[in-house]
Amino acid sequence: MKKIVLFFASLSLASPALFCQNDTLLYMNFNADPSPYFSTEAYPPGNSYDTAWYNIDLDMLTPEGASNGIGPAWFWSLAFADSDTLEFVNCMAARSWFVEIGQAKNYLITPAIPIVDANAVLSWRSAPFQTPRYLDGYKVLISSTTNDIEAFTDTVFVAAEMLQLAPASDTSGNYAAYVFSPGFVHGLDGTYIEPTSSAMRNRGKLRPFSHSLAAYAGKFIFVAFYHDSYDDNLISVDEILVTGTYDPTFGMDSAEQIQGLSLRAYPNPADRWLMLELFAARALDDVQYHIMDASGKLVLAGTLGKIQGTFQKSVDVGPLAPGLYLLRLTENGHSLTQKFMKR
Ligand SMILES: [Ca+2]
Ligand SMILES: [Ca+2]
Repeated sequence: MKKIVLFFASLSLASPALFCQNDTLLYMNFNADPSPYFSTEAYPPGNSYDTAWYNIDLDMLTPEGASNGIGPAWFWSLAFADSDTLEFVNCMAARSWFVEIGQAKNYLITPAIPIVDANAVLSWRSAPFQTPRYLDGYKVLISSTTNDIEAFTDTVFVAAEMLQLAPASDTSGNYAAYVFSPGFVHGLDGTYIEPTSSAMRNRGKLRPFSHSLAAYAGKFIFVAFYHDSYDDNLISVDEILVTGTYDPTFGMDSAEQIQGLSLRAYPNPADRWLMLELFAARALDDVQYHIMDASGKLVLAGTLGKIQGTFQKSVDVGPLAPGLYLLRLTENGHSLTQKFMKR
């Protein structure tokens, strides 16, 4: 529960006014230890409204430098460039240089983000540890269904990786002497780099990128930063931000009801445990619950699964701030809502 509370502590809404077009829907700068935000599950559960971040190592390879704090998935790191260490402090980094040569498969996945209309924009920064020699690449992927790995079918940005070294005789750092995969080549235009003692190894500075999320208007989305380089070095991402219209009623449809389901939520007010007592007159598939605060922000979510007949589930609402909340059950696009008080 701690991770969810911390996540929402970081989600700052610019103004209490409704339907603002430039609200912060998600922001993470990784300056404080981000581990409390990450789910401890090894794999995302395929939820549609998950509030946790996920950090997944699918390559299972042993990174070089593991004894120096380099993790197998994305790991918390100082920014690579000296000037970025001052401005952006910490970031998330990932390794593609392994004890045995191979391809990195590291996924950094955001919580669900509500995209109300065409105003939403995703922005982030990224930097390679070095460029052009052993330049790391990555992809930005979007899912508009669940946070399952297979659901990230949209590729909205590709950063190139180095595919082939320059001839050994060329130590000038001449980008034309290297072969890169398709995509944006960090450092090629001579900006967002910090020189080192080697002209082949410019240090990457965190460079800003953005992408319109207009195509996802009306949906909840997840964003994945997929580090997929083959045998390079390190990549970093930072300052992950989604701005757009905030609508506390988004995703709620009180007019629709789940046929044949009755719900009692008690005690009300609740101190620590909120008991959900359900009776389903027919077999229900994949019932999920979501709890929103008075402004409509999603603060808790979970799965009740298949339900028939009587069913009870206790939900730990202890970490929630005192106030009025909305409990919503959903099944196949239908919903059932009820208010309760946390004291
Ligand atoms: Ca890995
Ligand atoms: Ca940072």
